[in-house]
Amino acid sequence: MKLIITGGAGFIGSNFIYYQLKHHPEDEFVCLDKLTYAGNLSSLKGVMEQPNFKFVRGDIADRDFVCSLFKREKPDIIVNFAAESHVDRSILEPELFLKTNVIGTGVLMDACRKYGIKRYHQVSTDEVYGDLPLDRPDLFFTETTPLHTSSPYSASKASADLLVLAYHRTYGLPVTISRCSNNYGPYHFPEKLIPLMIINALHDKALPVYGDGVNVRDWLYVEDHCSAIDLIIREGHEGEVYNVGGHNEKSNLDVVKIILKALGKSEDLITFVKDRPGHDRRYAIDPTKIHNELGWLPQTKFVNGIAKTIEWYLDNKDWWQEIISGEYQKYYEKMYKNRI
Ligand code: NAD
Ligand code: TDX
Repeated sequence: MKLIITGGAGFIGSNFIYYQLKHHPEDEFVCLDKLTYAGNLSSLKGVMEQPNFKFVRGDIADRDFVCSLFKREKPDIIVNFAAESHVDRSILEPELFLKTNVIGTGVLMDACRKYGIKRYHQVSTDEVYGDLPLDRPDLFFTETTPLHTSSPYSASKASADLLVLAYHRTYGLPVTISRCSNNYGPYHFPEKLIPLMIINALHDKALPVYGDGVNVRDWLYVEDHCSAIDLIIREGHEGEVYNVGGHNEKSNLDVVKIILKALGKSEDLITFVKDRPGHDRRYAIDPTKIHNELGWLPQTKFVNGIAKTIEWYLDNKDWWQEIISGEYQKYYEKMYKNRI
């Protein structure tokens, strides 16, 4: 089988490519990525020379390019990770999110219809359900929870999901969707909470916690997300949505304190800053469906996953130092200068 993996030079996509090459060495893989600020070829260093792997640079919203790629490669499965993925950036520049996340998804599916595929998989997010109240720990997102988005990012992801389901119903396109909670692990871009806090702590820099820090996220080690998508594309049922999460809710403040403790740094580095507009309070996934239908269960406990992640950032300073020494500096100043 041949898979096109879009957004494979990003955080989850690169981890997914490593997972696939390890577990399905008989398959062929094409990574299609635009290499935006979030895409990094050095994340794929370990697979670039593999004979069953190929990297192609391009934009999923470029119809002519996508069609010529499909015509040439004749893929069986598409896994669409390509997206603008950072909520804070979507608040500054929503339009780019519509172009990549919505139009790009439509272009990919049109190419699937034109050239024929066995499966189109959309990598979505729990953020499409909006948020849950902090004082109702009994509530979880299920696949039938209504879509109720808060940010331009989540609205663009929900729009894409609706488009994917419409292409299934109207054209019979064989689609699946996964909606996962917050991931963490290797190759996570430093703008996101966990890597940002690890890197700032290592530099004894202020750790900017938005608002009161009690917002809750449901953290899943990235490899567990990869194993869920792998099961869905190979054994999942067409037209279905699967929630993915491991019941690991933590407040942002707790996560930051765990990182500081692991690095032997003082909690005095914690700095409360202006809140994110529209900031979702709590995410919590009910993964019963994927467990019952496909037998999926996460393998990595948070205590082990966060230790492995911190170790990875300590062992791979070149990877993130190169990122934070470039354009990222300007982004950081713009995003945080008026907050602290
Ligand atoms: P990321 O920002 O690290 O990577 C995105 C990748 O997509 C980058 O390599 C980028 O170059 C590429 N890309 C962006 N626009 C493109 C375009 N127009 N054409 C081709 N490539 C393009 O994102 P991530 O955290 O790895 O997330 C991957 C997917 O998973 C996204 O769809 C995101 O919505 C979803 N998701 C992420 C999380 C999380 O916690 N990070 C959780 C659930 C779902
Ligand atoms: O500096 C920060 N300080 C802070 O308090 C940053 C960057 C974040 N936060 C808070 C905001 C959130 O409550 O930490 C939490 C996590 O923030 P992000 O890492 O930006 O992730 P989140 O907004 O939860 O979205 C992530 O999970 C769902 C991914 O970025 C999305 O792509 C995915 O869909």
